[in-house]
Amino acid sequence: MGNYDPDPKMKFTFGLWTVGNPGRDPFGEPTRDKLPLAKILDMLGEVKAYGVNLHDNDAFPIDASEKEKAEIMKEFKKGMKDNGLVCAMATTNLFTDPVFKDGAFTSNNAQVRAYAIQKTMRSMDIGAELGAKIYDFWGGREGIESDATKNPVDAVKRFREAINFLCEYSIEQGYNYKFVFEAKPNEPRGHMYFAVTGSYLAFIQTLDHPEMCGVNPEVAHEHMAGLNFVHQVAAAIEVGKLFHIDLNDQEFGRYDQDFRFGSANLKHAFFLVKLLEDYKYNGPRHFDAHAYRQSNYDDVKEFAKGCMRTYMILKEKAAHWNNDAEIQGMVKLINVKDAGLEKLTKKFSKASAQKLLATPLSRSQLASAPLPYEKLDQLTMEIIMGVR
Ligand code: GLT
Ligand code: MN
Ligand code: MN
Repeated sequence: MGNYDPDPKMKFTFGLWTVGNPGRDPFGEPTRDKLPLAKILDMLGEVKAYGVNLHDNDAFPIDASEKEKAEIMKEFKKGMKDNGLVCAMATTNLFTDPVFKDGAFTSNNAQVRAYAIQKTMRSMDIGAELGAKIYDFWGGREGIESDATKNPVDAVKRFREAINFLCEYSIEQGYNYKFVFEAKPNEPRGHMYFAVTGSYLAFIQTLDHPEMCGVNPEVAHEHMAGLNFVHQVAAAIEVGKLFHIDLNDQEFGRYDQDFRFGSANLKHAFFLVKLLEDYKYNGPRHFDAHAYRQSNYDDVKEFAKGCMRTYMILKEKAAHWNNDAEIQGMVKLINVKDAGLEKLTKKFSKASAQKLLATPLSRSQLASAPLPYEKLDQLTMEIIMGVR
């Protein structure tokens, strides 16, 4: 048995709202007492997390005075220091208060939109003071129940305007934030704009400062939509936009479950960890999940440790897959190389196109090449199941 203790190089983080989740759901009251800030930070220290993330109002009440804010800031910094934590990511709560009932940056009301931008600027100030380098945008209320109520083209334009404004604010204040966008298809709105990570990858290119902006894909959000999360993350990696990741788990097609990492779809979790490790993802690995409603805080600690431990175990298994001679032999076999043809199709020129058209390629011969994918997948499963 290896050592699966959390490795600081993995930058395992938890939001205050994750381990601090009191177990409320739409049908039931909280099952755990609300934990004070210092206690949450102590818990993260105890389980050996690398860092903490916050929404402004997870720690600073929406109507806190400047004096109260200063006191909380002091307590926050002390809690981080005492527990060896960094603040990796900050974000704005633009969804709980009734003012955001019909959206924040995409609201039909210009005053609500202005308030959302103002609240975000104040929250960016807080994050920067805590040392956060990443600023997350999850549009919890940016959506509709009926398209009679909002123009979806205007919604995108309004969202862009807000982000462009906030990018300039970050630059002007010298915060050097990286902005990350977190997609979700629905919940709490009936339909949310920017439903999948790919929507944001396209949107980023239309911003004034695309270089500042990337994505924060979340396992559960893409699984809710029945999508292959690994492919969404791969698309972000390939265009250099994976700045942050929200790890958790989720049964396909259900409500937003935010389960412990790896607890529902172990095979997907394996390929996700393998992808992140193979491509040397270096950003924070945030477990945006929460413990079952039945758990007490001792069990919440087990939940947090379980998220990190599962990641470390799957990391070891991914390395095992990469070093398995039989598997690698098969990988080599199925990746047929042809230096001449590859050179020809790498870059278009009139000459290369003509040469390609003149190259004889036998369809039936190509179709008959063996692809022993059943065997390859079974060997993979046996690594995951721990017998290989
Ligand atoms: C909320 C949501 C998460 C987001 C958080 C950031 S809040 O819990 O379900 O996926 O990351 O606002
Ligand atoms: Mn979620
Ligand atoms: Mn999330």
